[in-house]
Amino acid sequence: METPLQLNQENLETLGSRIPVPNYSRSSDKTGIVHIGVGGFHRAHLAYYLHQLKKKDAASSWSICGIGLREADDKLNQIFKKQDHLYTLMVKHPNGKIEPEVIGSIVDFKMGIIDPEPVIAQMAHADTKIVSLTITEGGYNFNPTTGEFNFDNPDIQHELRHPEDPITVYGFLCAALERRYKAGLPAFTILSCDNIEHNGDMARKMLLTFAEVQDPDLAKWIAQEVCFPNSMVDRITPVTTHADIETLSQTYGVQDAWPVTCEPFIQWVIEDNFTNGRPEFEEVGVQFVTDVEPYEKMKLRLLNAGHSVLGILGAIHGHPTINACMEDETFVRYLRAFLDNEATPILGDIEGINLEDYKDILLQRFANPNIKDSVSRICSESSAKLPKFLIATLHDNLAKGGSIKFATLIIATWCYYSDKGINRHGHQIEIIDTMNAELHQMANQTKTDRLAFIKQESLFGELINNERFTKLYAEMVQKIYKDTNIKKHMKDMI
Ligand code: CS2
Repeated sequence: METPLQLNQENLETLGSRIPVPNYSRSSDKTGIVHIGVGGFHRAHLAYYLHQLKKKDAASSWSICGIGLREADDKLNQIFKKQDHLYTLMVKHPNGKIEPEVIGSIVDFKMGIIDPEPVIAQMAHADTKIVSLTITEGGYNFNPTTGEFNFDNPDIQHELRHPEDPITVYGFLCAALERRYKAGLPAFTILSCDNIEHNGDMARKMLLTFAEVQDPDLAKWIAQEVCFPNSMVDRITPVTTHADIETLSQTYGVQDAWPVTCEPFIQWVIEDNFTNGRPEFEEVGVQFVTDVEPYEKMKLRLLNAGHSVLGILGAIHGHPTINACMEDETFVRYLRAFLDNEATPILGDIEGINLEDYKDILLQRFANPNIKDSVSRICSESSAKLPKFLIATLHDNLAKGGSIKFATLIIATWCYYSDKGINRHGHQIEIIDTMNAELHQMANQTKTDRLAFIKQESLFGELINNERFTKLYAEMVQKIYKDTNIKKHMKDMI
């Protein structure tokens, strides 16, 4: 074993004898893509696709400048400074094989918190053609039920009063677009890469609502000039662990303070609707289509919902990871029953896709024992995820008289989870949710009002008025509170 060597540009050649490293020059100043929200997913997905493209076409001058708009992003900022924005992607195969590779497509990173100016300038620069986003479901600042922009957010209020001091993605986008508008520069494309149905349309609607209040002239220009392609993104990217950092250092001799791990599967389907040019992503397997809707609906209602089904049930049962859930036959059968009986019927036919094959592959992906995707990551921010992934399916099935029992058990279990915060063994569950306090407060009233939890309109909409649902939900809540052996309840249903 060779002595571990720090990952940075200077050591790249030496490291190249240990694991694959970029074979292209990284000194080009053109950062055509500015990306907001450089989490693990971005680094395993868009940045990886661009890396593949640059490997294939050395003349490609596209590269990425990452942007951090949250204090927590400073950790990556500091690490990137030390590593010249290089990081390792460790692809983990089901048979235990790991394929590590150094990715070089990110060449710069800027924090927008303390000093917004360099970020606005970067986005307003003539070289910037695309601003892409992975800001999570919650980052779009809409009410999950009504889909309307949330003007009550104090950060939004601040930027409306002080356009020169943006805080959220909307403030930054408007500040940069305004500069381009005034300078006579073409607009950029806003490319949402988040798990939201019609993610581009949603980004457009939210940005225009904000801009109309801030500056109606600018709003008009944005409406005419900015393209917002919808896209479906997919790659399971668990949280990096200390063990991953150790493996990379001890087995491969690469010292990287924040590598990213992911599954081999990757998919990106985008509407080919760009304002100002784009990389030739089709060269590396990205699918360009005219209408992405069926693909995104399929992915959100099967994969993301499937994750939540396993996650919420797994949390109460005490399974630590998604693959642990998949080693449990009851969980697999329950998941498949939900997918087949509740999620699939509302999808209809999708051209070119065999849904049975898609689900088979999905189950194999979830079962990858090497991925160890934590149940706590899956359950994090359930208040932003479940309305889109699962509650939408419930609404659809209620409207057409379809099966609702598998999804209803998840909502009832989520109530117990939010109320008690412990699993069936009495062990504390790590709950990460912006709405944690409200969720707990409502769930905690269940003992006196069995339907209290589902009275949160912003999450459940009109479900409280649907007798078929409330009756079933009340029964299930009662069962879980009486006996937390969740597997018993699952078995009774399959
Ligand atoms: C997961 C997603 O956050 C979640 O709950 O379902 O992060 C999922 O792993 C990705 O969307 C896969 O593409």
